[in-house]
Amino acid sequence: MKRPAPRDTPPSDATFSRRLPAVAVQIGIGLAAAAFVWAISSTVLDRADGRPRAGIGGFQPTAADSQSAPPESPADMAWIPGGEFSMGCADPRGQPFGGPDPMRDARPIHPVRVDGFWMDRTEVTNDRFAEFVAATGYVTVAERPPRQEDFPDAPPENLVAGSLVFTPPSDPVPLTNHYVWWNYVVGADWRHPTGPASSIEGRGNDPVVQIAYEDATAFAAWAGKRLPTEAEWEFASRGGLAGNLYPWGNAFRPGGRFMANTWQGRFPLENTADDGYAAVAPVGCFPANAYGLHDMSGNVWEWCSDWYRHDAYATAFAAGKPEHNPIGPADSFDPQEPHEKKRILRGGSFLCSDQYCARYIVGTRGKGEPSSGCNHIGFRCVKPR
Ligand SMILES: [Ca+2]
Repeated sequence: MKRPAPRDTPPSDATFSRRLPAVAVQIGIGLAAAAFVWAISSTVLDRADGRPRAGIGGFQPTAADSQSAPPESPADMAWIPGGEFSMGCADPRGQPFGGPDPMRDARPIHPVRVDGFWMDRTEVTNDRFAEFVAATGYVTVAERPPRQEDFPDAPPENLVAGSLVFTPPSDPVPLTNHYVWWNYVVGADWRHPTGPASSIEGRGNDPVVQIAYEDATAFAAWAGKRLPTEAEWEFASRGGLAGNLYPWGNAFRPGGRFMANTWQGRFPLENTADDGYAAVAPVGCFPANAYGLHDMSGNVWEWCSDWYRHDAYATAFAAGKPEHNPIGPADSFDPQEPHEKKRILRGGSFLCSDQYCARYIVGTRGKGEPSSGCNHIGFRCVKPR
């Protein structure tokens, strides 16, 4: 049984949906209309070559606030000073490790201002999530059987708790159909990230995965924190730089050094793990950016609080002035799956490859259906001053 992302998304690792097969058939309706809307909006945003028109979409230097960090630092959190920055991503195609996707939904590049905040230095770990569960008795979405009312066409025997697990095919496959490498696995949850036979024993410092959006917000509320907005996340990831491709700069492997846990080899068949990790890495294995944040690129996707809209940046740009602490659009719309509401995911994962999904690039955007967990989706939290 599978309930992964849609069949017609571009070759990308950036969309995830928790869905039963009986429901999937509904998603095909309206795709032609959605494709038309997408083509129109893309024409507005970009030239025919997919690059921003002259005069828009340029990066300005980041102007970080000079206000010093508050004296008392919450445990394991870094102070992000706030300031004004250029948000978005130029077309990365043609750049080394830029991947095949024009990233149209990350333009126009536009000015945004965020106030200072604290951010977790790392993704939330299994040990930390276990503290939350022990204190509250919380049961994650993946541990609950899907409800018949949410999947009215599904046979009752299919309504069994589980989650999505990356399952590499044994033979070469086209990269246009990610159904072939995502499987719905009964019994997959945060304690069993790849299925009932798997365990987090000895993996307390790994990022917790198989986390749906509401699981992340429940943890955040318990911890006295919240999820970052998409703008906060990108400001923090840029580390004070402007227009940088990666949290650390513009070279993917400066001096030959791996700076993030991504995919090496022929995706999705061959994972050579040249960076040392074939799946998740314990948090903090790779260098922090200038703000002291680890794994803002790669390792696991991170939930942000904004709804996803493909045209959110066009709306922001049209306002003609910098947004201040934007919280994203009031609703969600993804032309590739017009019937699914989605939240923002950021940072890419250990499955990101320049052959398929280059969303380890800072300004790129991911998206996920909120009830979806996967074995490459986690989160980190922020806390206001
Ligand atoms: Ca890796």
